Amino acid sequence: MNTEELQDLARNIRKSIINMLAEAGTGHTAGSLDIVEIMVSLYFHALKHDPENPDWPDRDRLVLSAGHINPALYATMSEAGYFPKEELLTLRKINSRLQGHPHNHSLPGIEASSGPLGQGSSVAVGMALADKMDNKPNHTYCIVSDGEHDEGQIWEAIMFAAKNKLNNLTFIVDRNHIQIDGTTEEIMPLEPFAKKYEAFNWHIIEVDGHNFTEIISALDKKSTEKPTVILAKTIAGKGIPAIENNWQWHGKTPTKDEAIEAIKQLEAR
Ligand SMILES: Cc1ncc(C[n+]2csc(CCOP(=O)(O)OP(=O)(O)O)c2C)c(N)n1
Ligand SMILES: [Mg+2]
Repeated sequence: MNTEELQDLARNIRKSIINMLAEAGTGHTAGSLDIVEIMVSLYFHALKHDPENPDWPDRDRLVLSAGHINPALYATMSEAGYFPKEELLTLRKINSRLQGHPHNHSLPGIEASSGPLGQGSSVAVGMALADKMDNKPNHTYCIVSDGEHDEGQIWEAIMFAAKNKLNNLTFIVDRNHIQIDGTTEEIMPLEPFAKKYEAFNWHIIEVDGHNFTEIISALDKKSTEKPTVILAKTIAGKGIPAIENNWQWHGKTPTKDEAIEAIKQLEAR
């Protein structure tokens, strides 16, 4: 796929996210919108996967540790062919396969249930370690948010992954500078963020999280010696000016009218 095709896909996914969240009336808008280019780069470039056979033993895995931004995961999975797009509008409804946070017993292709911040990082480390012990060539990717690094569990996972030289593991950090009730630097400063990962003996790549060329080249340049972290600088709420860079959109959804306006803006871009 060329960059223009990837960008079209990203625009469609953002439209789906807005429609899903407006229909549900509950959910997380800012982070879902800013992780789209990363989701697209994973599902349409990096991941070895088969939507027809989600349990394929030789697949790569994606754990969305920041489980609250899963509208982006669902919308991308439906574009990739895991389930029909109409199902997206069942987000957060009773008996829907698309629960508010990823639930791996509900929807084929969801590798791990997540939502309690931090836990997915440990699950991903366990998957990578298991593959290594079995001498399997698979790669495990894990999307973690910046606010999630307030959890001590993440640092335990990071330390353990380095100790075990998990070169089959990549973390992608959604560095959008916001969390539930403020900016990350107000609530719990993370800088110097890259240096922290470096001190924990990871390979670090920093990218613009909305630039397909940079993301894809980072995904292609993972370390063969140690775990890799891609620190992706993102703009919370990317694509909708009224939502961008505002922590108050962490867990707020657009009204039906705001959604119509947002879709118009996405189509005009
Ligand atoms: C263990 C745990 N504590 C608290 C929460 C509630 N919570 C959900 S998302 C979130 C903010 C996390 O920051 P971040 O993921 O960076 O937010 P975003 O960038 O998506 O706005 C919090 C506190 C949770 N899901 N799990
Ligand atoms: Mg954040």
